[in-house]
Amino acid sequence: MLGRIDQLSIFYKCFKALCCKGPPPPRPEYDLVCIGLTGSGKTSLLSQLCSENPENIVSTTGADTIRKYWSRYYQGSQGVIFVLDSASSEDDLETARNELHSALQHPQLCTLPFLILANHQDKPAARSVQEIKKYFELEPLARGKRWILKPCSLDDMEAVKDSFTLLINLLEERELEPSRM
Ligand SMILES: Nc1nc2c(ncn2[C@@H]2O[C@H](COP(=O)(O)OP(=O)(O)OP(=O)(O)O)[C@@H](O)[C@H]2O)c(=O)[nH]1
Ligand SMILES: [Mg+2]
Repeated sequence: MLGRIDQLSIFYKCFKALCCKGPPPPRPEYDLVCIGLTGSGKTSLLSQLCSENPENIVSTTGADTIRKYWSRYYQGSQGVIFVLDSASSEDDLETARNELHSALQHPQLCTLPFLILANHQDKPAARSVQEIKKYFELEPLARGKRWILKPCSLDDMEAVKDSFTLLINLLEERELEPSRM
């Protein structure tokens, strides 16, 4: 039989466990760079993730001409999101492939995890991830790097969130095992 002091002590311990846990540990934050050709869906996907109103989205003015300035935003990045339009013309797909290859080989990005989002999958003309993987020659080019290629579209944000979770896992792995790259 418990004495009054024991009961109070147990009550105090339970109370402390329930109420005095303190704030949850801060969630890690990562600096990511999001690149891709104009119209690939970067702003739409990121604003949907942040629950922002998609009606306010406007295309970046002169997006093609500012591609050469992408690298100004690479400094300090810890991961890369590359968005492509899986239903684009052959010419645009080739441009996207060249841009992805440049990014994968860029000195500031080449050791970082990449999430490649094959967006616009809802369109009938969309290529499958297998086709994109082959066309973009990802297997030989990205060998030894950490990359994820996932199909997605604006109308399936759960799949986009799952892809981001995989990227975060890669980033966390990297923090735990910095010498594995
Ligand atoms: N059908 C379809 N349309 C999409 C998808 N993703 C984006 N879009 C549309 O494609 C258009 C361009 O999307 P944006 O998000 O502005 O593209 P962006 O990559 O930010 O383009 P820039 O700012 O010019 O570099 C918009 O009209 C979007 O609604 C998708 O998965 N499916
Ligand atoms: Mg945009």
